Amino acid sequence: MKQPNILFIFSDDHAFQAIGAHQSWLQDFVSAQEITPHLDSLARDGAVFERCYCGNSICAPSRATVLTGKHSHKNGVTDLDSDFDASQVQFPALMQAAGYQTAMVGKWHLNNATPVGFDYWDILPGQGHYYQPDFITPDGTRRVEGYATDITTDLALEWLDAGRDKASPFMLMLHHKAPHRTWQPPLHYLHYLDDVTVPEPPNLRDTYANRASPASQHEMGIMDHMLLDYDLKVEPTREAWPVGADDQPEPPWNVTRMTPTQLDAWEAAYGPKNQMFRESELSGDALLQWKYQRYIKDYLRCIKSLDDNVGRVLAYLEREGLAENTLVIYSSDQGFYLGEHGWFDKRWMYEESFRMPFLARWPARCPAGQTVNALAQNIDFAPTFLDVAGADIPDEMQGVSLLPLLEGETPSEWRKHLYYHYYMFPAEHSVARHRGVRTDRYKLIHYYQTGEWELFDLERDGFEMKNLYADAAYASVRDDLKQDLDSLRTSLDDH
Ligand code: SGN
Ligand code: CA
Repeated sequence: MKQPNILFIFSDDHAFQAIGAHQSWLQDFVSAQEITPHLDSLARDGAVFERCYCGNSICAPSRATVLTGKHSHKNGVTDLDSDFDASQVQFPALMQAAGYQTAMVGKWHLNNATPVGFDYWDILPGQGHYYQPDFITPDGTRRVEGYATDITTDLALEWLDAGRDKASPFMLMLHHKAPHRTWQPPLHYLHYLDDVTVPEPPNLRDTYANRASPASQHEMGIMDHMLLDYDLKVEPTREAWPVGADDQPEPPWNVTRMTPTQLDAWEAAYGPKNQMFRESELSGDALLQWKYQRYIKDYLRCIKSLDDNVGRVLAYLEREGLAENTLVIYSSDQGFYLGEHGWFDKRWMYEESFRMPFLARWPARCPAGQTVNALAQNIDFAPTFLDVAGADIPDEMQGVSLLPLLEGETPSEWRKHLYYHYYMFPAEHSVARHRGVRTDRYKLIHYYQTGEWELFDLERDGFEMKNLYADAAYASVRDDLKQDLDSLRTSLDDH
C-alpha cells in the first residue's frame, strides 16, 4: 500500500465543546450556528474520538508529548518554563527516515529548541501574535502582515503546493495560535454572532462546595480574573496604546501591532459595544453574563476563522486528488473552559481541559461516520504517525498506535486507564499540582501538596460537581482507583 500523507492540524486551546461534531452542552448551538462545518465534515467522513486526553493540560508539555510519545516526566517538559531536550527521540526524524517529507508551520512553543526532523519549518516565536505575527525560519525572523490563522494556512498551502518534493509522501504539522487568549478575531468576524445569545454552561456559577480546596483557590474566573481591558477589550483605546508603539512587555496587547486601517475596523466594532457596556453600569450577575458573552463570542469568532482555514486546506487536498490517501487529524494541545466551573483557561484534570478534540479522516482506510469511545491520549499520537507510515515505534514511547481504532476496531486489550500529572504551581491562574487516573466511568484526583483527593462518577456527574471521595458507597471504587494510580505510576515510571 502506498504510504499515506499525514496532515496534522493542531490548534491552541480549542475546547471540544466548541466543535459541532463533539458531544457537549454547547453542541446544539455550535451546530445550529454552523460554526465548525469543515471540522464537522472530518467526523462525518471519518471518525470522532470522544475520549482523547492529554497527560498534562498545558501547551509546551502537550507539544513535547506529541513529538516524543512520552509523558512530561519522561520528556522533561513538565511546565511552560521547562527546556526541551531536542536530542531525545522525536517522531519527525523517524518519518524522514521512512521516506517522508516533513514540515512544521505555526505555533511551536518549546523553549530553547528549534524543530528537529523537518525539511521545512516556519514557526511563531513563543505564544505568537494574532495580528502581524513574526515567523521564524532557519534563516531568521520576519514580520508578516495579516492575521495569524490565515497566514499559517497560507504558509502550509505554499509548502504543499510548491515547497515539497511531490515524489514523497508528506507529514505536515499545521499548528495554529488560535483560539489562545486573548481571543482576537479576524476583522471580518468582529460582528459574527452579534445578534445571538450563546448558552451558558450549567455550572457557570459553581461555588466549589464539597470539592477539595484547590478549586476555590483558582485565579481563572470569568467574573474575577478575566481582565476588562486586556481580555474583554473594553480598553485600551488607540490613545492608551498608540499605533506604532514598541511591543509591550509580555503578555502582549496586540493592538499595538495593528495597522491604522485594522485598528479603525477594530474600534468601529468594539467602540459602540463598549460604549453601551459602560453606560449600562452592570454589576453582579448581569456583569458576569455580559463578560461571558463577550468572552465566548470572541472565542467562537476565532474558531469560525480557524474552521474556514481548515476548509481551505481540505479543499486543496480535494482539488489535488490527495484527499483519499491523506490521514487528516484535527486536535488541540489541550481543552479549555468555556465558563464551566466559572472558568476560562485549562490546567485541571477536570474534563473540559483534560480532554482534547480529536477528529480524523482517511477515506482509504478509515470507515466514515465512526464514534470512537476507546481511551486515547496524546502519548499515542507519535506512535500512530509512525505506524501509519509503516515505521517502527521506538520502545521508549509510552503511547500506542491508534491505527486499529481508526480502522474501526477496538483491540480486546485496549487500555483501561489514563494517567494525568499537572506540575505548574505556583503560577499564573493558581492551579495546584495534581495527578490522577481516569477510567471509562470514574476519575480520581490527588492534590499531593495539600494531601486532598477528589473522586467523580462521570456517568452520573459529567460536570464534576460532586466529590465522592468520602462517600461510603464509593469506598471500593476509591480504593481500586488508588491502586490503579499506584500501578500507573510504577508502569510509567513517575515517582
Ligand atoms: C499565557 C496566558 C495564560 C495561559 C498561558 C498558558 N496569559 O501565559 O492565560 O494560561 O499562556 O497557555 S496571556 O496573558 O499571555 O494570554 S498555553 O497555551 O501556552 O499553555
Ligand atoms: Ca494551549
